[in-house]
Amino acid sequence: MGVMVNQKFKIKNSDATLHNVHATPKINTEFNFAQPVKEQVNEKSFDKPEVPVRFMCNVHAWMFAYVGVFDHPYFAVTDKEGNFKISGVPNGKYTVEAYHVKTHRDGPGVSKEITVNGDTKADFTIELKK
Ligand SMILES: [Cu+2]
Repeated sequence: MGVMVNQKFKIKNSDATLHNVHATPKINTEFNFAQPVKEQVNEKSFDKPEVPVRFMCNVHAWMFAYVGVFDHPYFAVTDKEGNFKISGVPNGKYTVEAYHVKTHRDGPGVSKEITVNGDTKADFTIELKK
């Protein structure tokens, strides 16, 4: 998911299993806490832009998440087909950057220069390494 700098977001344990929420940023402040109770909610934020911040669960090695922290509101997460939409972008020239967790764990992503003029389309190709 994506958040803005200093935007509060909620981390919720939806099941009755102990989980551990361990954010491992390189620029922001690391945090690491347990969520032993079902429906437990913790609120957090990051105070600097950083893409991506990796989250892991130290109890279950297969559980992880990535959070992009931005100093602007123009970001999106793709759907299952890889489609995305960023709304409300003023007309002008921009660099759009795309990340995939399998290839850009440590950033940077694939970037493209675009000119936004009303509805504008930008396609990316990201090749997964084996
Ligand atoms: Cu877990």
